[in-house]
Amino acid sequence: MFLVRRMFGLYSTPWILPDDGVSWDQKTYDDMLNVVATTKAEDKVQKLNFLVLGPQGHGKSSFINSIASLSKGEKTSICNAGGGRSAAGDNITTVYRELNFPGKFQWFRFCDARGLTKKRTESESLLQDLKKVVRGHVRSGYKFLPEGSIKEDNESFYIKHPSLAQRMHGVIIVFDVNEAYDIHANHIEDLHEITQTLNEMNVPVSLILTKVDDICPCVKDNMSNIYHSKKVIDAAEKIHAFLGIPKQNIYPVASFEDRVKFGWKEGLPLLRAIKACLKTAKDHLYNEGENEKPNAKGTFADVSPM
Ligand SMILES: Nc1nc2c(ncn2[C@@H]2O[C@H](COP(=O)(O)OP(=O)(O)O)[C@@H](O)[C@H]2O)c(=O)[nH]1
Ligand SMILES: [Mg+2]
Repeated sequence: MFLVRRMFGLYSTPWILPDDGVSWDQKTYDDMLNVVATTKAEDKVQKLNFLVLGPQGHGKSSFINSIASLSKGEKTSICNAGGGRSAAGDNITTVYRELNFPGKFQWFRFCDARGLTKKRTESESLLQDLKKVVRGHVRSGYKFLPEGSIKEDNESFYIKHPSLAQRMHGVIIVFDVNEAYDIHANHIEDLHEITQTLNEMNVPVSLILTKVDDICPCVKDNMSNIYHSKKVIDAAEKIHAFLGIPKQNIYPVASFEDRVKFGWKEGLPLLRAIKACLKTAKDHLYNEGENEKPNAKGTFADVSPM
């Protein structure tokens, strides 16, 4: 058995040991679905906000749609996916959007942003914008422009004094496993800058390693091999080495799309990932806002400048 596994590029022990063990059954799925649906941010904010970011075409929209599908109990789409493979370059997310889920997941939302590109000239204003999004300064509907970051006098989309509820409580970096072995220098630079800023701001960061079905046939054939796959483990190690993100904060998934069917087996890695993101965001929020006094409107002024 051991040799057979090695031959197929699988390690006998998994590299992630989730708190529920690594049981693969429908009951684990149902229990976890319930945990994700009922995790709340106590009384500080109504919903937990997660900014989903990463390079263009790495699977951000597909990941968001997969979480929406788990919430609704059937394959669902709440944002356009497929931009990465579109020859015309259409469908690429350029507008910042807050996305609430249909169905069970009512206590958190995702915020979809323009993807990082390989062009240094386009990174600068986007990175500035993303930091402002994390601090809660940007209203849903804002269109990212390569020419420059959002200005404070933009009355339609700039929020001068964001409340704790308008900030991001966690950041999810979505990264394509196929690109993990040879990460583009510009992505390394951009993601370093982002993770460094988030560390300074004390906002938790998780990384979703997408398309693992693409890279490992054993995972494609049987999702329960996901934490045993040598290729996936190697990719996580590379990500850790290049971007400094701890391995325990890296979650491999395959999103539901044409080649990945919607089912509990396929849903478990996605649920494990989002459950962990919710937990770290909730823990982060526990200490957040304690040192700030609400202003006259009951909102929290942004104390530190960008
Ligand atoms: N096989 C596979 N394809 C995926 C997965 N996630 C995304 N894709 C495909 O990758 C392409 C880009 O995905 P998209 O979500 O639009 O990327 P975005 O630009 O980061 O939002 C699309 O053609 C998706 O169908 C995955 O987990 N497995
Ligand atoms: Mg997208």
